[in-house]
Amino acid sequence: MGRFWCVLFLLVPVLGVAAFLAAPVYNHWLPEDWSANGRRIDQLWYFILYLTGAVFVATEIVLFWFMWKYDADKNNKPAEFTHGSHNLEVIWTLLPAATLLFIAIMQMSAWEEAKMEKPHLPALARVTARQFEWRIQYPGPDGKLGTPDDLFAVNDLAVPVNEEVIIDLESMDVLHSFFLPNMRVKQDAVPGSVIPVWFKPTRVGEYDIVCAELCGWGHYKMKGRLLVLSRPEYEQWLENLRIQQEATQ
Ligand SMILES: [Cu+2]
Repeated sequence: MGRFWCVLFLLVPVLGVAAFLAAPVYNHWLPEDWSANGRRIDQLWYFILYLTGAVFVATEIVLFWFMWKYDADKNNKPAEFTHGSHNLEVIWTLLPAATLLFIAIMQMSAWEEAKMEKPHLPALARVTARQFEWRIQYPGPDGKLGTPDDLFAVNDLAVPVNEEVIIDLESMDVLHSFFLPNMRVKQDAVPGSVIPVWFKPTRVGEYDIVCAELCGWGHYKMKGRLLVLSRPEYEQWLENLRIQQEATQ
């Protein structure tokens, strides 16, 4: 194969690691986390990244070393055939199995917090995904969803800062995925079911709502805005929506 190609091959892990190191400098890294339990999710993500990264680099180096050492141009002895090693096979089966089991157990509490321990609160809004927009429905002055005084918006979801928010997620047509990168929330919207999603935003601002499931030709433009507002601003926003809606009725 030639040692030139061995060195070229070694560039895979070297450039791979370099890309990871350079990405945050060029702002191509995780979106900023502005949610109360995003840290837990990021920690898990980093743990898995470092673990798989270390295994990747180690296997690439071993591969390079074998290519270098057993280069056909430098070895003129005929190849020797072996029937493998039972011990080695047991080790490389048990090690990944134990690692996967460890990750499965370690992530349980983060999963529980994000997906199982639903706060005892009424839903702030209902978000209905459809090709290719997010329909938002807020309870009106009666505080109840699904009554005639409900307020409607498209693609703009306003929520109060520093408060636990529950969204009832639905879909009108196909599978969509409600993705709030800055809240570390991603949940499939499944036709026929109402799925509660909760998060607690910690900073006022305007963030992305993205569809993370290829849902048709217009999937790319299925983008909304998450408006995190202070409590009074949020109430004003709802009030404006109500006035607007009444004017057009
Ligand atoms: Cu979609």
